[in-house]
Amino acid sequence: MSQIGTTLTQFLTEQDNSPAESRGELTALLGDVATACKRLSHLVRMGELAGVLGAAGQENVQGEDQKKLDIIANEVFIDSMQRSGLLAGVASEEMDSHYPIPSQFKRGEYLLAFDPLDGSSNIDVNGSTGTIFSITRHAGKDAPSDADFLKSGREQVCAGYCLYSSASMLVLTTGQGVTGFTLDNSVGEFILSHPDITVPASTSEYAINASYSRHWLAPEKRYIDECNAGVDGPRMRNFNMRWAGSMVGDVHRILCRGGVFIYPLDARLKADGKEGKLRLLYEANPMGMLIEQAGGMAHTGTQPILDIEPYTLHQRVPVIMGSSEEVARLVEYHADNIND
Ligand code: P6P
Repeated sequence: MSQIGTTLTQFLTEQDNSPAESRGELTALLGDVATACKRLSHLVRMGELAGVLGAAGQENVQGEDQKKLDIIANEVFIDSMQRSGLLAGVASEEMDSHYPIPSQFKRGEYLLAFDPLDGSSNIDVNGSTGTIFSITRHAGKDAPSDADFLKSGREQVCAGYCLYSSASMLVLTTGQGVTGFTLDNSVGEFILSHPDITVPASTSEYAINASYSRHWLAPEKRYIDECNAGVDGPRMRNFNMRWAGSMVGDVHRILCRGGVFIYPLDARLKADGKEGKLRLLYEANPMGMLIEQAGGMAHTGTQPILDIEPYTLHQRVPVIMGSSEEVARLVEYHADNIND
């Protein structure tokens, strides 16, 4: 008999040490997340053949031009998740306020914050994109408000992403390490393929959008200049640079082989009154939990990302995450800069 390997549900069931009364709930919820990701994986793979490419002709709450697939991905995720019977509400990059579970569906005690299609500027050129999700518990028994989503990253019970690339991969943590599953399209299951993912402590590869270098603040200027000085410079080795244009693509590479992902606060963002580009609740926090669970560091330059107490749903933060030795070095440069 042909074996298909360990399915997502089998793995989560075996890892589930929760109290008897709630056992299986997170497994069921992540099963619905997986269904939504399978639906999106199919649409991404079909691309123009499914008529999902191109601009939607409207902006999202962030003031960003939406792609058709941004809107479709949001709708697909809500359609798959709202009937789980386990969610009290959903918050999304694509919606101004949270989405309460309609009264005709059972409500549960979890809250889901997600970026339905991260890196959507890559979609029209067949580049890597992904869905990022963060799950917390809803303290109250009533319908949640936006304020109920404002929890620090330390309160996440689960975080993960689905990467839509040469393979579709679901990578997640429930606080017991990081595990990767690859979508086997022949059976429509995410199959365990990357147990115990860990980030190497050291690296010679950084990820940053170098076109903004004229706007960088002193710590990033110093760090990147030293990397680029190579073997003759203070780091005494050559560095490589990668920038996928999708956080999911860059963070996945870093989880697989090490590296440091940098989307800092810079003079351009400060001039716009912004605290960063990437969003805390559904980008930095879930990715930060994954990186920390894999043995890396996730920081803003002045504090660990997961320690931040959010004050608004679409809050932006600076992001430095990946191999601990390099993140620690940049944090040190930020500390030096504060004393300047
Ligand atoms: P830039 C995608 O829009 C995103 O939110 C992340 O996925 C990605 O890392 C970053 O923005 C890319 O930003 O300024 O290089 O286009």
